[in-house]
Amino acid sequence: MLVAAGVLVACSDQPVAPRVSPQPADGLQALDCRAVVLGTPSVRCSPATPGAGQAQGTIIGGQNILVTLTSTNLNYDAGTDVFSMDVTVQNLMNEAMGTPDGVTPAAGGIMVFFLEEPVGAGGSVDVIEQDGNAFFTNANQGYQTYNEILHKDEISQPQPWKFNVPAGVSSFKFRVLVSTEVQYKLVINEVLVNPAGNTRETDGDWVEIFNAGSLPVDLENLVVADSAASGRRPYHKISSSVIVPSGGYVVLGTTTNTTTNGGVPVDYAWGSSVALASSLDAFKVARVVGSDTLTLDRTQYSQASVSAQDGISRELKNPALDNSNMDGSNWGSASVTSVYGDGGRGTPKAQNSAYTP
Ligand SMILES: [Ca+2]
Ligand SMILES: [Ca+2]
Ligand SMILES: [Ca+2]
Repeated sequence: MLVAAGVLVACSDQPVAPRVSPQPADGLQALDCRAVVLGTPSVRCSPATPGAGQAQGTIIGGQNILVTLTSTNLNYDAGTDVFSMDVTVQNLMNEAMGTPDGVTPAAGGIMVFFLEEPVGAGGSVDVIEQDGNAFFTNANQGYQTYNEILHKDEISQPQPWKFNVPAGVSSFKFRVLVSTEVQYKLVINEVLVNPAGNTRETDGDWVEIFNAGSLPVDLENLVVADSAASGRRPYHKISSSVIVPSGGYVVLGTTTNTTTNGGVPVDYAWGSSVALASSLDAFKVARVVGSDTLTLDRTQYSQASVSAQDGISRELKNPALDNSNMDGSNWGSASVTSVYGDGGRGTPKAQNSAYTP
């Protein structure tokens, strides 16, 4: 049967161990479930709303449906008192689950854990054969693991769930949440490497980041870098909270001072860590997970006549396109009519003038 899920997203201060995540990216999807034991066994789950003592969160998305749990092969064995079923997880979000970058499997995979243990009508019900117990929102919460990466709309392999249900119990209810690393679907969407005139060649540099994911992303603790002739310059770690809403934009640049940066609205300044050359260069944004640095997005350019025109930004035509080559045809130059600040051409924090649906 099909089961729809409401979605809660943990606040950054929400404990979501055992996972160590530098970002508030672990999605928490709450489901209130009710199992009917006698007659034709069934399980139905519906979205749960946060209450006192539970994970506080924000409801995300117009449909409020980011994940679907489906149960099949339901069976109650009155001889052994075991109620069993196979459960799959489907990801409905734009970003992949079970991975921090869309490629690398997350330690721990995707975990579905019991926010509230089963409560039986007419007797005590216990979960049996769980994959383990851990601290998610409280101590000692049992969970089932799905060791997979699920991209948008993908369905997991089924995992067996079992409950001990003594005779006389006609139904029981429980509440589960999904805890998982979620891919950061960040796109380098617009870049100005050669600010208008010759007085702010570094102070006026900026990069626009678009969030193509379903969940907001905080850039804090991500790293950015450009290149020098000798190779990539040292990473700059973003040191304060910079929230990119789902479908929203932020601008990173050298300075937030609009008197010296040409009037571009910079949300976060990288200072002297990055300097985009008017010849050839590259820019990347990456995530640090453990001892690994995972690239989330990267672009590069080498044709100054295309990508380093004075006072004209380079715009990605659509966030879904391959943006790795700024000189290429997936990018365009900001239009004559898209003027910001002191007269530069570009669309910082807004849809690109070169946008093509
Ligand atoms: Ca210039
Ligand atoms: Ca520059
Ligand atoms: Ca733009």
